[in-house]
Amino acid sequence: MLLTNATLATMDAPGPYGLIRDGALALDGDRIAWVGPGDSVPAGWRDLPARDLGGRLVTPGLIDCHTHIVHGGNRAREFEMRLEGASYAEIARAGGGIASTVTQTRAASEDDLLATALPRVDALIAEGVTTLEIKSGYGLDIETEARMLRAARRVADARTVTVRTSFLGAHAVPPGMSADDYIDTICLPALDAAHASGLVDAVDGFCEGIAFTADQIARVFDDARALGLPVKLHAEQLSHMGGTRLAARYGALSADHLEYADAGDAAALADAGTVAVILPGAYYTLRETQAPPIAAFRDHGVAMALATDCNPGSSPMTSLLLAMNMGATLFRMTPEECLAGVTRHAARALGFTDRGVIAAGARADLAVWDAEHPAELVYRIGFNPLSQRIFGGRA
Ligand code: DI6
Ligand code: FE
Repeated sequence: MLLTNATLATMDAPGPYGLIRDGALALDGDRIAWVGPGDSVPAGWRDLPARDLGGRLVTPGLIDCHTHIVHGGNRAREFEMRLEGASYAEIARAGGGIASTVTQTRAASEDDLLATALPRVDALIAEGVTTLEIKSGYGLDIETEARMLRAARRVADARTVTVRTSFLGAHAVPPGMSADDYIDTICLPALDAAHASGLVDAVDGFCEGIAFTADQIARVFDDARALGLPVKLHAEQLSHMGGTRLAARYGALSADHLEYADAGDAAALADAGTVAVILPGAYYTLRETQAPPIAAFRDHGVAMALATDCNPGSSPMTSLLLAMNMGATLFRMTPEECLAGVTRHAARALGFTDRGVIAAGARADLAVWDAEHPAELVYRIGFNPLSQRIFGGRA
């Protein structure tokens, strides 16, 4: 199939957004075969059945590289409590927060977990998302962590979307247990079991005062390394705990949140080639005032991704378009950085080398927009200009 008369934000060619005006695109099966100006389509592709896109904008299919979209229940009551003055950390220490979602997730069947996740997944898909990361971390026992991951895998059977799973056993310490005991007796065995069942693509953790220290996370990362699994980490979200440098030391795919990261952390990420995943939905929801050091990331050449962090506590958000708008308005990321954050750099944060750009050889995951310029995707609030989504070459 040949797509013609398109404005291509390739995120790959030279210049802002890798923009090609009056562009064309040849698809061969689930791959992009050729991309370039419409007047130079090579002979071999010129005779393909053509579709005129009427000048519409085409971007790579969007990638949400950090979600907790599979979970039981919701925390609307805690939202009310925060409005009445309680802080996120206070609610967590009082047995609410992540622990309350753990209770609701343990009570949910695998079918329930899938059924409640799908409407949220559909909201992302409606905005052109073609690849999605989903974490465990609300089970905190061997059986429920695996059940969450099985439900996550089933999302990819139920919908035309690629799913990457992350094992997040080191998300919170279950009540009545020490963090060290939890890691030794539950988290590591749960990781080994989930991996043995083929459920784990990467290993994540929450390095935070209300969760695990860098030394405790290191033990989880050592197990991941022994299993040959890549790592990523929730780091410096609410305080500076040294998680970013730990992640860099382990060559992590990404370090995520990073509100309290400093210039030294930025240098460490740059050296390691670790992506900084920026999560403005959590910053917004928790009314944080410390913004991540975007300028330092930019100066050090750290690749920045943007994601929803879709979760029932700190970021009940199912819009990657809104995440882009927040990245720009709250953190002063440029619209080009925002779009790279949900395409090219989001792919890297998941270890993909075959997507996130419009280039020959890449997967034919595309989003077609009723827009003339890519900045329109970032600047509007609550408006979805998606015209069409192409997943693996299929509309
Ligand atoms: N950081 C977050 O923002 C989420 N998890 C994490 O480690 C919050 C999860 C929740 O509140 O349920
Ligand atoms: Fe998260």
